[in-house]
Amino acid sequence: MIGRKNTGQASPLFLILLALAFFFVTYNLVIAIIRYGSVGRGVGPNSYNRLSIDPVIEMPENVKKQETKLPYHVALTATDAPYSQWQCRIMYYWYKKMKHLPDSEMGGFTRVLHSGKPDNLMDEIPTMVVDPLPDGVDRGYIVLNRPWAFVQWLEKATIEEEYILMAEPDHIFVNPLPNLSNEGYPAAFPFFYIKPDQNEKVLRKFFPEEYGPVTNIDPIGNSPVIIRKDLLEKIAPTWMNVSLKMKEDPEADKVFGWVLEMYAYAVASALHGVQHVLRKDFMLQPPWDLEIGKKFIIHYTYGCDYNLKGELTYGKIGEWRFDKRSHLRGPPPRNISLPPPGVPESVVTLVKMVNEATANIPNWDTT
Ligand SMILES: *[C@@H]1O[C@H](CO)[C@@H](O)[C@H](O)[C@H]1NC(C)=O
Ligand SMILES: *[C@@H]1O[C@H](CO)[C@@H](O)[C@H](O)[C@H]1NC(C)=O
Ligand SMILES: CC(=O)N[C@H]1CO[C@H](CO)[C@@H](O)[C@@H]1O
Repeated sequence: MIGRKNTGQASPLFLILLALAFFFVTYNLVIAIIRYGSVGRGVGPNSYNRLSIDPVIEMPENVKKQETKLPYHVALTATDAPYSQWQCRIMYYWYKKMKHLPDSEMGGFTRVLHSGKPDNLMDEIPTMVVDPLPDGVDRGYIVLNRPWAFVQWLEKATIEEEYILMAEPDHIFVNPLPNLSNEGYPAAFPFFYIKPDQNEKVLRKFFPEEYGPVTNIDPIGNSPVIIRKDLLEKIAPTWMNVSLKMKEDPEADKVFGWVLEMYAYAVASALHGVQHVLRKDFMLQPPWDLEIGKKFIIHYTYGCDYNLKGELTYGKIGEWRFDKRSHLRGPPPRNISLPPPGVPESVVTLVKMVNEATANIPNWDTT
């Protein structure tokens, strides 16, 4: 203790200094906790320490502004089925609207069409045609074509941007999306149903012990992910191999079911020692997420069913509904009726955004 002369009475200056020092230490500690939320994860040969960024904490505005923009290329894997096409058209419409807004770091856009031949949207949406897997290899599980599509696209295309966003047709950009990734740490959305820690036995067939604990596998799929191109170039071929191996393994096929290809991406990236910053604000999923807030992508994979009182009737066809699966054979009509009062903002915004896109896309229901 310095500066203390007579017992029982500290000098006011000392108290002020002490208070200041205390403030500083606390401040730095809090900042450190916010920045590096925790905690080394994974000690395997290839694992980095995990950066966990609390999605609620925003970077201060002035810090953001000083950074140079690092645009990412939007890569949308798709087929030529009408069901995929109408979603792609809406997706591309909102990409064009968001691209030039101030906080956006969007660069170019490519629909990676894995049907092996051009379709009728080639003039509307920038597209590269790639091959599907050879007959029978996907065993009816069409999304197995995604990793193969990325492998081909990365080999063939000249991509100006250093970063890539892997997107899907049922994504709508609702706020301008910055480059959320951070050098060697791609950004990904954590899915609650991808649970590596609860599937250790099956995952070990594809993720050997020497790579560390299965918790090195992130609870994610390949989309949405923003990732540095060189990392994706390493991961994509492994992702393809792992997804085919998983599909051939009856146990993995059964346990992972419709999310097999998501597990395959998560495993492949972990095999390369790449770990993702998990961003809950990357997207929202109506009807479960009620508000848009500062989130970036609306993912409309779940049906939205409500009664006329505005109550969710999930699993039961609602008196009012919007469900992409009601439109498997062709596009939904223009000007879908808005939901009844009481339905959450996320669902109302989704319908309004679909309506705005379909009102402005020429020949909406004639192509
Ligand atoms: C993928 O599998 C094939 C066939 O087993 C093999 O030749 C190739 O080296 C593998 N590639 C990667 C990146 O694992
Ligand atoms: C959309 O439908 C509503 C009724 O649901 C109607 O009032 C409105 O005029 C329509 N708008 C367009 C642009 O057709
Ligand atoms: C807004 C944002 O997080 N931008 C990131 C884009 O990518 C660069 C390079 O990795 C990061 O430094 C930025 O923070």
